[in-house]
This record gives sequence, structure tokens and C-alpha cells, in this order.
Amino acid sequence: MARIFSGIQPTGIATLGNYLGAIRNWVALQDSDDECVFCLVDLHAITVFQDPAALREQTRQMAAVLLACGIDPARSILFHQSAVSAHARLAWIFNCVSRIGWLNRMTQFKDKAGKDREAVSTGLYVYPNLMAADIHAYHATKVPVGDDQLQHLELANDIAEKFNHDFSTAFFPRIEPLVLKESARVMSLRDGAKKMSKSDPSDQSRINLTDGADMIAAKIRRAKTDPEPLPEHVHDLSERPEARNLIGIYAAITGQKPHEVLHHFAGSGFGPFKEKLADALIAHLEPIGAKTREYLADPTSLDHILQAGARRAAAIAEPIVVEAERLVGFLPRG
Ligand code: AQP
Repeated sequence: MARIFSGIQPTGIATLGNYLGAIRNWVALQDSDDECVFCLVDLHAITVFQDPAALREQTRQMAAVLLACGIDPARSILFHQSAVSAHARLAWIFNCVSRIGWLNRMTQFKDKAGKDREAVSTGLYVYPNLMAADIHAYHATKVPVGDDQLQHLELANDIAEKFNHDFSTAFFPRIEPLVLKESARVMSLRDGAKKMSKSDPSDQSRINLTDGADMIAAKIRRAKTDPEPLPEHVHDLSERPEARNLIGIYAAITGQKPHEVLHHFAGSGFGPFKEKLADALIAHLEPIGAKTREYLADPTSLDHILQAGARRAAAIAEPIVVEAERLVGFLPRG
């Protein structure tokens, strides 16, 4: 049995992108023989300023969405990162193992910092060191990620290798990325070149998992497209990012391949296709939205689920991080 670790930032309401790219796969992984550790990474979230009341609300919301999607706290460990101090302690050690040159190569930092590099938080810069700590604190060896995260996993392996070398140990194992074939990359509904993101300033750019039927239908109706009818072949979508995105969403949500979807809709305009797409999304997402609202109606129970998860998480991570602290040369905590 291996251990799987994955995290999601409570930086807003989970989107269709988070669902198709991550959450849906997490739910399926619960049926494997591996132990699943799923974390609401609130320490990562504050690398960009979060209003404190909103952060609390978003963390409960994310927990509610994950439970509504089928994450089962009896089978998996579900908790909020800040509740397990092992993450921050190991991250500090890794800050001292990781090299500035390595972090300078991280493309996600360059994307997120944009032109304003001097003004972003130092937390955003060392974010990949914390991500490495998240995984290594559990000796997790399998990490489901999208291809945009592969660079961070390589860094996590580099950090572990340097730690093992510096302290003459084989304590931290290698991590294997679990790149799931089915996982779809969902793009913004307003711009097919940008990924759908929960913190995008435009709510019209994304489907939130809690959007009601009317909202989903309206967002899909307004989604950016082009004037051409849908083509017969997938390769004809290569220069049409918005069309490709909507076909990809329809395929992912109905369990088909894009070429099967095109086979059905080739020659059709976007009007009738968008109607079918909205229907499919509503049928899939409405039950998730309803269950999410049920969980959110009882925030105390949600907190208890996360706190119980944090106790289980700490039981695994604490001895691992205590051993890392010993290897570094810290005196026992007593
Ligand atoms: N558009 C997407 N398509 C497919 N997968 C996606 N993921 C995020 N957006 C898409 C996957 O969701 C998981 C959790 O992501 P995260 O919350 O840790 O951070 P993120 O990737 O930065 O997601 P967002 O929604 O864009 O958050 P913000 O707006 O806060 O930056 C990851 O596995 C990610 O690949």
C-alpha cells in the first residue's frame, strides 16, 4: 500500500476545472489500495492575501464541496493544512535545503507573479518548498497532479535528494507523479488560452460547482465561441481554443472522447450544442450543489470532520517530521 497526497487551495469556490482536473480523480482513487490524504491547503492560500473571514468561509465551502463530490472521510484523510504544524516545520527545513536557483526556474511563480515580481509575498516564492513538505511529511509516494504541477514535483524530489545527501540518510522516498489520463484541463469560458480558475476576477469565466441550473445555462450560453460550425475532426479544433474547450468539457462530463462528441455535433452551430452541454452540466452538477448546501448548513459538523482528519494526519506526519528534525540536529521536543 502506498500513500497518496493531494491538496487544493481554499481560494474560492471549486470550479469545473478543479472538479474535472482533480476532485473527480481523487474520488476514484479512494477505490485503490492506497491510503489517500487530501488537504485543504490554507497555508498555500495565504501566499496571496485572503480576507480572514472569507478564508474561513472558503475553507468550509471547499470541505463541503469535496464531501458532496464523494470524498469519504471514513476512507480518506481530509483536513486543513494549518491544523497540522508538521507542514510548516518541515517547510522551514526545506526552505534551508532548497536553492534559490531552483526556485527561480519555477514557471508557475513567474506566471503568478507576473510583472509585479518585487511586490508579491515571499510565501509565493517559496510555495514549492511548502508543497514538497506537504508530500514528504507523509512519506507519500504518489501525487496526482496536472501537467502544470510536474515541475513542482521534480523540485520536491530534488529537495528530498539533497536532504538525504546532506544528512547522509535515505529518509525521504522518491515521489511518482500520478498523471491521470482522463484528467481534463479546463479553460476559461471567456478566453480559451487561459485556464479556468477559482480566483479569476470574472465569475463568467468559470462554472462554480455550487452554481444553480439557471446560472450554468446562462454562463454556457454566454461562453466565448467563434462563428464557424463544429468540425468533423478533432485536429480541426487546434486553432479554435474556445470550441476545443467546450467540446472537451462535454466529453469529460459525459464520459466520451472528443471525436465521439464531434461525430454527433459535426456541422452544427454552437446554439444547439451549448444547450446540450448546459443540460449535461446541470444534470451532473446539480446534485453536487444540493449536497454542498446541506453540508454548509451545519458548519460545526464540517469543522469536526476536518479536525478529526487533522488528528489522523498529524498521527502520520508528526513522527516523520520529528525524525527529520532529529536528522537536522535539533534537540528532542520533550
Ligand atoms: N482549469 C483547470 N483544469 C484542470 N485542472 C485544474 N486544476 C485547477 N484548475 C484547473 C487542478 O485543481 C487542483 C487544485 O488546484 P489548486 O486549488 O491547488 O490551485 P490552482 O491549480 O491554482 O487552481 P485554481 O482554481 O486556478 O486556483 P487559484 O485561482 O487560487 O490559483 C490541482 O490539481 C490543479 O491542477
